[in-house]
Amino acid sequence: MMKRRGFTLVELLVVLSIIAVLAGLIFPTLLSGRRRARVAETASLVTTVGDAMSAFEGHYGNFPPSDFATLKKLRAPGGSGDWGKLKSPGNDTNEGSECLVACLSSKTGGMEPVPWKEDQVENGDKDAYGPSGAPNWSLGDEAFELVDSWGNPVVYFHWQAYGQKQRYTTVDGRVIEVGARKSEKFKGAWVNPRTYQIWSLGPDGENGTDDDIGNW
Ligand SMILES: [Ca+2]
Ligand SMILES: [Ca+2]
Repeated sequence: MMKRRGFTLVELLVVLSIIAVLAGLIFPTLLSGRRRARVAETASLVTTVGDAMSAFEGHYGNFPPSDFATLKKLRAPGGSGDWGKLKSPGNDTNEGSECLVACLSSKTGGMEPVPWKEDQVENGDKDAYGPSGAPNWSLGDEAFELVDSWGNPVVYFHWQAYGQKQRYTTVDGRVIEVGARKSEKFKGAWVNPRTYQIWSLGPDGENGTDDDIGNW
């Protein structure tokens, strides 16, 4: 009768090291695939917003403001979509992004609200109430901000607010201060000097690094 022979220690070690090598080859590929997918998703979100911005600008003659005080003063030609009754939410973070979502989520004039996917808007900084009094407001009692595929708020600045600073609450609870970008090519000039800047902090979750994904 044949006696069943178990694996020797050396055989086991060989098998284990082969598995380790394969895992080492496969995991980075999986991770970088996932990272690429998230970058593409976020870039596409920035593009979607860009299209909606053009519609908004067509109706109001201006892009969405990036602070609630200015938004409150926004009037539409013909009165279809005035913001005078707006009650600004606010805990002083994520405000540019919240204004952007408020503007693009309202049905005013010929504009349709952007049909956000559930994971594209969050109230990560936990505002107690939403921008009530916004024209045809549809998103309920929360001040949602736009978020990227890593769950971080997407930053937004209207060009008239480029000199200001905004504070944002990141997905891991940090509060960071951000400012609009200056051009590297033209000294002293802003990027997108007469429109707006919108950007995601990118895969590293840090502002102002090379992986930021913006409309530039
Ligand atoms: Ca919020
Ligand atoms: Ca970054």
